[in-house]
Amino acid sequence: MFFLYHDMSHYEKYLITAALPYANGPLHIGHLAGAYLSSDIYARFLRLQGKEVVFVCGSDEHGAAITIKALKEGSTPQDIVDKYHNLFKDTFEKIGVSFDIYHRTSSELHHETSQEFFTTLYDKGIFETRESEQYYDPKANQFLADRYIQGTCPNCSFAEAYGDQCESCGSTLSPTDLINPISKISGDKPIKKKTTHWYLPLNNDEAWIKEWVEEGTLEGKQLHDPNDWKNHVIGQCKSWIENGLHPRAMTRDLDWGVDVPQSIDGSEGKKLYVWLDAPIGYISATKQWAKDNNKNWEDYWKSDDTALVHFIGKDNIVFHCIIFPSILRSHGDYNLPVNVPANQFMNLEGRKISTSKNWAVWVHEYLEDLPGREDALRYCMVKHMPELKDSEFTWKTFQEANNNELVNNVGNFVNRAIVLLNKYYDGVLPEYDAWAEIEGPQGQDELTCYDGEILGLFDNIHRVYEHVHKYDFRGGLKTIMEISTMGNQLLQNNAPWQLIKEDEEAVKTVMMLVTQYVGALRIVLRPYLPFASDKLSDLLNLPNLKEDGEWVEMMNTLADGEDILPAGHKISAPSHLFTRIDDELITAQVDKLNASLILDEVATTASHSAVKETIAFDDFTKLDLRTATIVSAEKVKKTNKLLKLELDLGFETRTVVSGIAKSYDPEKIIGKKVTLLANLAPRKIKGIESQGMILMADDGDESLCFISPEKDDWSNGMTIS
Ligand code: B3M
Ligand code: ZN
Repeated sequence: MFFLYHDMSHYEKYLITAALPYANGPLHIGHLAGAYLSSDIYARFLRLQGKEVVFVCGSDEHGAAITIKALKEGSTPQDIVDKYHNLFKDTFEKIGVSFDIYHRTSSELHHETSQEFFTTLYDKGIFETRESEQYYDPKANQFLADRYIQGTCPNCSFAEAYGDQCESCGSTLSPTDLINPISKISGDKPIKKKTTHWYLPLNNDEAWIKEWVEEGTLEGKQLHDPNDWKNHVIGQCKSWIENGLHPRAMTRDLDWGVDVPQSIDGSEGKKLYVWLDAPIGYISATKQWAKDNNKNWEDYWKSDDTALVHFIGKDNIVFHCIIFPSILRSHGDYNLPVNVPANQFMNLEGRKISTSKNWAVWVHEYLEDLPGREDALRYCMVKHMPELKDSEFTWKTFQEANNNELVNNVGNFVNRAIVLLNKYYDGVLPEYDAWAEIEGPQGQDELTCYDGEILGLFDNIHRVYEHVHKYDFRGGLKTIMEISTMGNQLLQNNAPWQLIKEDEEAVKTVMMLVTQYVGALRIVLRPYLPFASDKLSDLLNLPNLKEDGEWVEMMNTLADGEDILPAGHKISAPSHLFTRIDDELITAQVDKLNASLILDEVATTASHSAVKETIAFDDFTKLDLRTATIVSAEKVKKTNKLLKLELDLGFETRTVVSGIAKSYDPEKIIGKKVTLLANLAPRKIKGIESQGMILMADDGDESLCFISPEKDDWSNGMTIS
């Protein structure tokens, strides 16, 4: 044949990084849809192109977020990071993210590597030192990171605003803005104390960073094509640069993190800023990988033939496009990234994903609740990947994507092919007449020949390649689904089950063409759905892909006019590639989410939040509050916070699900008089319809108590006004 496989990439080696997740809470689907699936697809895809790929990641184990979490849980930072590091490693493995190494920033190698960076920059005279006044807790004997200080918000008077942000009105603050600040460690009023830190003078780098981001050039050399970068990435950088780059402190007064090297004067009590050490984590991970594999790490960070690509979420853009490049270049001799294809955010069922509000689908829980369905999640995540703008995950669309696309399209196509091959030829691929005329996938009585269809398949696979090459993972997946649709059309239009009665030879031609489609799916699906690819290997009686140039091999075979699965090869017996997800499974997941919503409502009603905006009397009268008696109470199965209560309202009984199991034993509250919001719209929680909400107050110790009528002889169903 006359077409040739064309490699669009300039590089033979790739160093691919995925943002290091903070080890302070489990992974949710937003993480997957952001940095991790995109990077995994890209890494697997490049390996299939025969490229040398090192794909690195690890846990980000420093920063105030971790010490705060430890403080809150009465645990130690080390325990927290150990717990989440192990959970991350396990979760990534199970969902099929194919890191070559998953490292951690608490490792010795990382501490050494980031200290070496700091020392080099220090010795080169890059840093400026500056003295400033910061809050200090004399009792705890330490300076306070922003999150360690609380006080009253100057904008909305919320009493528990943090030093960097008020969570009530959302305004950005600095610790000195707070009225009546207190230290979260001792509870005392902090004092102001002078401290000295080392600053990276980003202002000195403004000119070259601007040119490098916007034009892709540095010192007259074209390093990348800015048209390959996403608009929102360049846009964010531009707005930072337009506002002027300012020196940024690279050290903190903390007791958890990488020490400022002892050899440096004034290092005592100082740690590296977490955003200095974290990206260096990519380098220390590469070093560890090189050690383990007998390679030289510098070949991947310092040589022109290696492309560095950072996969991140949009909140990390400035760190990867401005600050880390400045650090790398100040050090000297390191490559800058050729691209930073950041994704935007994925929302969940109409709300922002929130770890603290438990409004999330946790990946490790998904894996437990829906075993064997890794690829269904991967598929749906890519289909709705927030590549250019924010996107949305709902359980309903997840179910539809699985049932209508994976099962009905790909699964159905593959199954029909495997069943028929087994039925007609005992699973042995037949010799066929390449000149037999058969119906093409588009139908409309368009006759076609084998070679022409193979050319079409080649072109379509190349379209997938072009999409993925441009970080357009959604487009790539959509094209793969179109290939599968065409396979289905080939079967539908030629109807081998009828044709077999008239023209057995033509059936061989149809079935062999269809087989090439199945063989191609095994390879092109690989980056997206690695588990399904392995299953396809089983069905085709082929070894699992090693991700070592198989895509190129396939394209060269097709270009030579040869079959990727030749006559004489014996395939396996049929079995299903994907299975349907029924409504019950989806309802259970939606209930699980709604349960966290009601718990959150209870929690926020209980805490000292700011007084809400004024309402009219009419608004108040809309609430129908009634006295009621608890007549039965039991724990809701598989939850540890929910109780199912039956309430007597005098004129009727109500079922209410309430998040109070941590405060009350079910046996001890029978007969208790409570207040019920009786006209709240019913809501399903864990499959139980909750018909109202019991009013609760926080007793000050994170536990809840009922708001009860003062007299016990009050009858049920009385109105409260
Ligand atoms: N840990 C922030 C995040 O998880 C941060 C990324 C570090 S990448 C070097 O979003
Ligand atoms: Zn506020």
